[in-house]
Amino acid sequence: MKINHSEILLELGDITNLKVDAIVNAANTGLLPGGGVCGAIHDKGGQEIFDECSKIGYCPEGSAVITGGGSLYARNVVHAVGPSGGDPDRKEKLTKAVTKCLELCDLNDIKTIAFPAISTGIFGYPVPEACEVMISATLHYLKGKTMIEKVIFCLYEDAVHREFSKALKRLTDNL
Ligand code: AR6
Repeated sequence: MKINHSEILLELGDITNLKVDAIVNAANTGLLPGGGVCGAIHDKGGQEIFDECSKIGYCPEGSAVITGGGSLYARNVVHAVGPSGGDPDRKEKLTKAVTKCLELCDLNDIKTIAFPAISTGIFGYPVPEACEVMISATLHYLKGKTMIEKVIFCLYEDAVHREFSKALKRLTDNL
């Protein structure tokens, strides 16, 4: 899917295997290694990412911070803290987290970035709404001035991949 000069792609698989400039971590506010995609990124990325995260120390919900990529293929990791599914402000916080990740790309010369389905695992955010919110925030950002060339949504589960496909089609049908 082409938006101005940028592309949106969907992939199924493990985000830690992607050769992109940056991958997004579904992080916690303390930037500590946890489970899910966060655990996989810290396991594979190694001590360097842990040390940088410890130095930063905190990221509020609905925002993101950037570190190096350690031993991952990706040069950088963008640690985004999504809301929990029970948060009444979940839409706004997820929009802000995605937007912040994309802003960090433009500030750090990142041309290709891959997102997992933030908040849809341990944080329990309903998948259909999370897809809509993440794709809408990305479309809005890519319609503005940006140097980003490619945004990949890398989904780990078939069912989540299907929901993203449906949402992407729905939201781009009349572009
Ligand atoms: N590659 C891509 N996606 C993945 C991978 C992977 N290797 N592994 C899991 N997913 P979650 P959250 C998908 O739980 O809900 C952590 O402990 C998974 O199928 O990783 O934002 C953090 O430290 C799901 O669709 O993140 C936080 O404390 C999506 O990634 C908390 O969990 C997000 O699931 C964050 O919870």
